Amino acid sequence: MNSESQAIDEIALLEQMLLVRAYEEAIVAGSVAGKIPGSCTSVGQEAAGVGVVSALHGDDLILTNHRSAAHLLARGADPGRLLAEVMGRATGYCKGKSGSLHISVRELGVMLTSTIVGGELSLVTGVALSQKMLGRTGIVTCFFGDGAACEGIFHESLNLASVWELPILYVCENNQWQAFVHRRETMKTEHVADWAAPYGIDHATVDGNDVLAVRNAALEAAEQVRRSGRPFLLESWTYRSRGHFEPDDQAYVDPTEHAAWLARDPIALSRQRLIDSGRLPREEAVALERRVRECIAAALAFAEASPLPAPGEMTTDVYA
Ligand SMILES: Cc1ncc(C[n+]2csc(CCOP(=O)(O)OP(=O)(O)O)c2C)c(N)n1
Repeated sequence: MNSESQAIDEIALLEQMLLVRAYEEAIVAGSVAGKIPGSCTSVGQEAAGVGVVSALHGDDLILTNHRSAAHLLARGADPGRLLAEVMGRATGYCKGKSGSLHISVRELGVMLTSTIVGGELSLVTGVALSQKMLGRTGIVTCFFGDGAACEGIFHESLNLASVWELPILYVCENNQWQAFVHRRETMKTEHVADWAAPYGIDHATVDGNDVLAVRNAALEAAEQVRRSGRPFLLESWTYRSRGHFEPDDQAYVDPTEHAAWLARDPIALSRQRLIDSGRLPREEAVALERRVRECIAAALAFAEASPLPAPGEMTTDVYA
């Protein structure tokens, strides 16, 4: 493992998870108030996203999906420019043209965000092939859900990546839900990771609500991809605490299952572990949470004060 991705302590990871949660909560509150369009939040999945991104190198690339806030923020995206994008403002990362579902930030290596479920699984083979043909060192991480794994493209992507020996770290955030359908209704096996072996791809499943476990699993997996030049599939076992899209009353959710996962909230788990071990005094935890809230309040103020794109922008950036 290399020092670039090793020297991060759990307090920094907790801070990133808090930032993701506060960012998502700002979107939820804004959408209730009618000021921000609804979004697919990653509340409950912060550890799964933050843990993996913390294990990547600066030249690694990321492709993600509609639930991308943790990936973008952990990669260092500015929350003000992200919120501006969600609010359709000209200062957003994509000049306000992507909304929350399509944001990509090329300068941070977040190449594509697909809202065609499974779309990123097809695109990642092309991105990884170009990395390989151009002799670039960065590996390519592809985030997708358990629903995407049930699409045919998942199997084509894994097969091709294995046959062509592409440096892809596949990361399935198995949050138990596929929009309004539970994964039990669409899968006969428990784990998506089990579907990698027939393609000759090594795999692991990790507790996706434990940020340290995710980070350690991702460090190992990424290192294996780097060393072998071959794909690896890491599955984070986690839960989507809020609805599929805001607003969503979650009437279809089993309250017992929901409560069991809420009791394992990734932020509460990490915070408690840090406090119990004496690494984070309680008052510092409170100060950390306050700083994060202030950061998001400033980001929101920036986004709200930002102009809408000029009407002439309608016809620019239409073709790649
Ligand atoms: C090809 C396609 N089918 C259906 C949809 C509608 N849709 C958007 S997100 C989603 C659920 C995807 O589930 P999963 O891949 O597990 O990701 P999650 O939302 O749980 O993060 C669906 C069905 C879509 N966007 N694209």
